[in-house]
Amino acid sequence: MRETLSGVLSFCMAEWRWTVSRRLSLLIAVVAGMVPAFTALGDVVIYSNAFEGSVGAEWSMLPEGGSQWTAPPTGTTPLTQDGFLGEFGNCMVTLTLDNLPAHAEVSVAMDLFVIRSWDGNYDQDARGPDFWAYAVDSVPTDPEDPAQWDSVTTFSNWDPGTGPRQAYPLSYPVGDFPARQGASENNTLGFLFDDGGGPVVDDAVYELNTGVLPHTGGSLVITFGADHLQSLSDESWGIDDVVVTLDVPEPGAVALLTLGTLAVLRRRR
Ligand SMILES: [Ca+2]
Ligand SMILES: [Ca+2]
Ligand SMILES: [Ca+2]
Repeated sequence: MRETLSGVLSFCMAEWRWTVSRRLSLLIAVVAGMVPAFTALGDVVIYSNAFEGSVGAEWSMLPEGGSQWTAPPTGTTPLTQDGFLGEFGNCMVTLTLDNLPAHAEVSVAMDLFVIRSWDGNYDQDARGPDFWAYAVDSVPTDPEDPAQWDSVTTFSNWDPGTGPRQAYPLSYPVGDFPARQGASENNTLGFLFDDGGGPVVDDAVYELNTGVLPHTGGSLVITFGADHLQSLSDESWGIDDVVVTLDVPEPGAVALLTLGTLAVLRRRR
């Protein structure tokens, strides 16, 4: 990039009489030099956490029906000894990031651990539906109001052939898929559940991603929540490997464009 810049500037110094074609060539060189910088250096990981150590104040949790936000718990998966945030039941969990650099877009990726006997879309009694949701830049005042979330879905950890179906990978109540649809791992974490026939491993991992969202504010708050779950020993959830990426204009690209444009304008006078 610096070679491109110095080459452009040297060219400007050497030529006192400009033709139209030379001006066009310079403009093309400046623009061509700018594009790779924006595409190659625009995505900046502003935050990541694998929860293998202590959790910072950026994470907070509000229990169902509670009024006091507290530090969320952490755990370790029984089989893989992988640190994660949780276990959670019916509650809201927020990630708050402040002092963000100037940016135009944000995306959030994470692993969701769906633990034990989630019942998906099942709605015949109090065992379901089992809701999980997230919201970007808002904290729902009424977590049971679907309109206050960006996405509400359900998960089922039963047998995909015979068990209750789930809304994921679409939202509830539109989504109608076999249990564990879209899971990246099944029964790998080691959480045990006993449905009467003895304890068996019962969990699933989903690699979730918000996709690229328009976002320009200096602060970002992401709320995760679940509702209508049974007790923690029956069904719970956890978060791992959170990555927040911003699309940040690359300073070098902006400087190159400005210098190149100024050089062209000056020679035109
Ligand atoms: Ca981890
Ligand atoms: Ca259950
Ligand atoms: Ca349930």
